[in-house]
Amino acid sequence: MNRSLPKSTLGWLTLACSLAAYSPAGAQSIITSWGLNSSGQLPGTIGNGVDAVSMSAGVAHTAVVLTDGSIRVWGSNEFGCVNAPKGSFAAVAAGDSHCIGLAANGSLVGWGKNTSNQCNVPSGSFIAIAAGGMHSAAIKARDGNAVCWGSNGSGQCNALVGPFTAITAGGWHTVALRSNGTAACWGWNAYGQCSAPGATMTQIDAGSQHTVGLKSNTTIVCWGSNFQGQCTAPAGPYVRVAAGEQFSVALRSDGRVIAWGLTSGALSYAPRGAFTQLTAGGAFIAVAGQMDADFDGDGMVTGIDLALLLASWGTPGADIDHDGTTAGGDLAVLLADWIFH
Ligand SMILES: [Ca+2]
Ligand SMILES: [Ca+2]
Repeated sequence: MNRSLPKSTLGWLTLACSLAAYSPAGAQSIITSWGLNSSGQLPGTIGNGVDAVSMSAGVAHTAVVLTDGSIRVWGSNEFGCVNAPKGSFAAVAAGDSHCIGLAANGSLVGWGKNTSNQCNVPSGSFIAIAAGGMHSAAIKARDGNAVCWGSNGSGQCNALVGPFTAITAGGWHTVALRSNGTAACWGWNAYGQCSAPGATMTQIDAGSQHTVGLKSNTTIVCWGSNFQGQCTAPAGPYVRVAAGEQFSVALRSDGRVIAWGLTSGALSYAPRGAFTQLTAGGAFIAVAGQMDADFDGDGMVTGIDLALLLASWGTPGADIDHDGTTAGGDLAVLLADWIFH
């Protein structure tokens, strides 16, 4: 008989009790990202309860509104995007190389590359914002109509008549949702990126030459360029979508982040979790929320979480991959999250 066995068992029991006490609602939120990090656009994994209320990525920068209303930007500062203004914000939108902020009082601010006046924001009160290649857009609080400014070489600033509830801007096109959930689109249509289907959508996001939408029935609709397969979505159901430059990404209701289109190997190391924000940039993805493998809720995936998983081996206690039990599949997810996030 191994005399150390009772001690070891006690240790596992302690860990198992810790796991039983784990409450997802109490887990700390994190911001994490993966993919190309050519300009430092990936903030890495930021824990300690950091959470985002708005998140948007450009070609090589990531902009986030934190829960305290402040804006943080990571990545290329070639045009000053990282130098975010101070203040209290409700949302941020990242264009190719510029940013638009929606202040808590409804006013707008723009910063970064301004060669097409894409940062020269209009005055007034607004409820939603978007930033595209070299243009920007917003929805007026007063009547729900859209206003667009910046480059208009493809008619991407010739807004249709609203009212609208949501807006997104691609490379050279702009898409807005009407209150009945259908999409209106204006701008460059060479790839059909402005030939919106009649579907009813709850969320939209435009990439460079395509637009992805989340339908009311949790499936995905996508239109525009499909040269890289960015409009060929795997099966859902999904809860959130985002469009990168030449790819798309969505958060499936089982917590998996699925990317398709021009996706490099690094884009496949998605964490598993309950994420509330999702954005895609040039060749990277960022999310905010809680990671499933963070069993002790400290905002990181570490050896403590590994121990908690092992303590639940053979039970449903740490069933990250939803197959009914804690086994090798869950261990693989945890190790990937530990290494890459
Ligand atoms: Ca942890
Ligand atoms: Ca499992």
